[in-house]
Amino acid sequence: MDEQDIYANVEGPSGLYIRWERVQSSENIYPNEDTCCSVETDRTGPALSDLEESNTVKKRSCNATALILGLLCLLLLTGLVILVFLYTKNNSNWELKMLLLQTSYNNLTEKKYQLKTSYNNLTEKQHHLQTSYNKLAEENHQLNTSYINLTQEKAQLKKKLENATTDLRKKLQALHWTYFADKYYYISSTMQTWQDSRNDCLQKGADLVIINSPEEQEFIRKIKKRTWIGLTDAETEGTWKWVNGTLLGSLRYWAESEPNNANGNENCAEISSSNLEKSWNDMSCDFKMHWICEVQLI
Ligand SMILES: [Ca+2]
Ligand SMILES: [Ca+2]
Ligand SMILES: [Ca+2]
Repeated sequence: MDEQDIYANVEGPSGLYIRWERVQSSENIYPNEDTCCSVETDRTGPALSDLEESNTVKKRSCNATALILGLLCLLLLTGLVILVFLYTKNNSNWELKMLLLQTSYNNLTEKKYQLKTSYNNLTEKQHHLQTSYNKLAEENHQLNTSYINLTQEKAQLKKKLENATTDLRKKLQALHWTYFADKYYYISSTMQTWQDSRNDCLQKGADLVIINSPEEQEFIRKIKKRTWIGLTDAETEGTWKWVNGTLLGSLRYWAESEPNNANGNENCAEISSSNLEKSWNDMSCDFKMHWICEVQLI
């Protein structure tokens, strides 16, 4: 039987070298029980030792192979665990991100709804404001038009009044009325009793003069005529009243020792032709003298 080396110096796990030597062609190369038995019956002399050594090598080879397979399984298992861990971790992160995105989306949706509501409210308010503004603008336009018309009418009326006043002054001056401090005065050229003098003033739409100021007193006094004024105590002796019903106040210009109610019958006041400021005198109302009417047109 030819002998041949099937395998020589095969490297095993952990650097262990297994030496395969002569194996007879009748022997099975696979390690099984029949092979062992066949080898056992055929062994002779030094060949038995080689078989034992070969079996030992085979066992070691099987153990090494099992060890390698176990390590590979362990490695695969570890890889599988890592993959499952990574997958689970990634899956958890993805779910967390999805949850966060969903929350953010819900928040944004809520804010969008609130903004939409605010926008609608502002749009409504803007519409109301625009409507109010349009009404006010229309009212302002109408008021402005009315103001312009009233201003024009006022200017026209002012012009008419000025013209009427000018015409009246001319007519009054023609009738011997005198203008002084916004008042018109009529100085009679004839003489009458106090009551007839007043009646004449009333007939002219005026009344006997009332002295209201030192300037008016001075204006009347400088006429240099004895004239009736609108002052009397005929109603109650000693109680002097103006023709408009007001009592004589502190503004008074009685001459010295006047009023003296001479003969118990002096109840009407006159301005004498005295050069003195204090020029008033009480006289009998039946006495005839000039008179002064006073009127304020405007
Ligand atoms: Ca007066
Ligand atoms: Ca008197
Ligand atoms: Ca007197």
